[in-house]
Amino acid sequence: MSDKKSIEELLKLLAMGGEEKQEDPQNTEKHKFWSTQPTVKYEEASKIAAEGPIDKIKTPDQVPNNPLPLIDQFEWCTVDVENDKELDELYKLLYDNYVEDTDATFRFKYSHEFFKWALKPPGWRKDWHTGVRVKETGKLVAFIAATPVTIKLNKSKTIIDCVEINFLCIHKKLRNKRLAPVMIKEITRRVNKQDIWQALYTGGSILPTPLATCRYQHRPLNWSKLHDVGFSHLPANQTKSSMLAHYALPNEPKLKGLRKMEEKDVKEVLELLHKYQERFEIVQLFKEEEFKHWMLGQSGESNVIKSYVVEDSQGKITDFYSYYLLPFTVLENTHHDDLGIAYLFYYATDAEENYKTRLNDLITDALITSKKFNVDVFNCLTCQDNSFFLKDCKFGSGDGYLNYYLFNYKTFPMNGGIDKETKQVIDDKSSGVGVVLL
Ligand code: MYA
Repeated sequence: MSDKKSIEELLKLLAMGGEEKQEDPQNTEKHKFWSTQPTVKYEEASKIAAEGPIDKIKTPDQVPNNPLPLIDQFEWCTVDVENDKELDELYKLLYDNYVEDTDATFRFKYSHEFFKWALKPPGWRKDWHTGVRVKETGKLVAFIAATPVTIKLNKSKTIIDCVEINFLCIHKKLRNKRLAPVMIKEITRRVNKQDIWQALYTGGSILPTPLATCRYQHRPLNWSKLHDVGFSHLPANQTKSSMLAHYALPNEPKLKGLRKMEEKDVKEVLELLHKYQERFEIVQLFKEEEFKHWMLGQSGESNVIKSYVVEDSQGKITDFYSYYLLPFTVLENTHHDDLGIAYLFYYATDAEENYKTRLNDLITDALITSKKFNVDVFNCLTCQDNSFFLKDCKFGSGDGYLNYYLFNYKTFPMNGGIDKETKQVIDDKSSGVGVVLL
């Protein structure tokens, strides 16, 4: 690799939601598709009087039984993620077409285990893994997934059984042909058929209308490797060793009683999380089975999701944290083949008086434990209560933003942890967003 990229460029790429396409939010003309969908219009967002569904109530029998037609050469399919061959096809589609940097040197290194974890939570449905194939060759050229999720809006105490939409991907050769709206309509039809009318989704693109916008934050763990692969430039007033010293961490975690979360902890940790999450405006409500899946993975030790608890001397769980691992493949680098990346997932503590210190200790231990899994950079957003630890834990703001959306539900706008004008992190202030999507 020739020139060093700035760390910001890496970090923008790490924003998994895809390339951010900022646009003039006043220009609604552009949204030929979204202006027809039950989402909040830009001009309405600041004037919402009451929260609630947007569309008239319907029943599944009012929903068409058949998908919209595709143009001749293509056909709808369901991608069977329990079939290794089909999982490989999905892998290939996303690897080549999902998110990449400008000179295509980095790719997400998905694994079968990652897909199974992300796409098969309890309640998953085969037909919610929707694809498009070329009729003649069978090649998979587009994909979109829905997974079940229950969310709670804490202010109004509303609970919504909905889906999370993710992994929307269209082959590069089929871009800008208005296939995305057709994919979205088809997943909507398949979800509506199950009597579900709301969806939660995130993305880098600005669409009508985000309920919150968070900014990506990144904490280099292996500065010299980031430097080697071409990301981290050396600031003019620093030396390599001063950068290493700046980001150095102890080898062992510091919280007494920290250990890996086990199956027996699921109920207690879930109670701790649900209580903790009352501080946010939008949160995910887990059933025990779901929580077990999301925190512990499928069976045996997961290589994708890592969860830890802090158990006090009376055997009570006082804190927990989790993060998932999704490395990058590094192409055309003589020294390194991949880059280890962790994404902060859910966490909770029962600390009150020493809340900020406790969160800092907890996340510092998250950083320390992640080094065992070869993590080179640790990411999070400005959601949850992350602004209480970002500075002290040496996270830096990236260039990527993630917008949160609800389909067919109006909510009051929520604080995404950044100042609206300056986009800087608002220190030590809870965000409204407690839900974390992959
Ligand atoms: S976010 C990850 C998105 N994926 C990527 O970034 C991967 C790389 N990019 C691609 O594969 C393509 O560029 C995609 C667009 C597929 C993104 N969310 O076909 P087009 C609108 C929503 O010509 P393409 C994730 O997975 C765009 O504004 N809409 O465009 C969550 C325009 O509409 P309008 C998007 O570039 C997905 C129209 O599509 C997005 O070829 C949540 C243009 O279509 C986007 N990320 O393909 C989906 N990007 O004119 C919504 C573009 O109106 C779910 N568009 O502005 C909604 C809930 C559904 C379920 C409801 C159940 C109740």
